[in-house]
Amino acid sequence: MINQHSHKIQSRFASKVAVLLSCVTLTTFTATTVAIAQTAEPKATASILNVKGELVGTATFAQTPLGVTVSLKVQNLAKGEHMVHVHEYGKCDAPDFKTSGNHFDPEDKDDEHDHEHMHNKHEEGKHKPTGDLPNIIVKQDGTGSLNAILPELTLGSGNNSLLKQGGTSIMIHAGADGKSTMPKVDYKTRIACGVIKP
Ligand SMILES: [Cu+2]
Repeated sequence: MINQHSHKIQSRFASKVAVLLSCVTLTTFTATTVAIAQTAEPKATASILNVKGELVGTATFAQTPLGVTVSLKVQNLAKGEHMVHVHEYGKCDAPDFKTSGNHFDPEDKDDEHDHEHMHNKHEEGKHKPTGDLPNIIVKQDGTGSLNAILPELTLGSGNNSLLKQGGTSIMIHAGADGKSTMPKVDYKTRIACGVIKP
């Protein structure tokens, strides 16, 4: 009888300790998670596939106070200079990748009501879509890399986000400046595409 009683007390005590411990663990865990979420830069990635669905590149994106940094690495592409853009939808349906839409250029959408401003911009011919990146140079061995920054874009919320509703994608074209890297293929042809994901 005494033994049973003390056992009961012991197990009650043990379960109280267990609850207490799990509370402490949970609190520590939550605090750590919040701290990491507050200090870590939001990141995104894209796996870039060619028209056959083969992986030909990877892009990683990170938020900095100056904008979104882009690190792009490619392989098995035609040697030469290729245009690279962020496109306006998070869709990459082969073979033409048309579902990715046009160049991502959220500023133009905001300015749509401002016809005079738009007109001037086009007259000057200086406006570059905000999602346009420098061209990537692919070497003889089919590899290439590019590091760039998109100062007007974000991985946060709002119109200018690469992670906006409907997503965005990163597109590689067959060539640049009127020159194609592939015979009988127009330089503007979309040859590889990756959906940008958190
Ligand atoms: Cu493009």
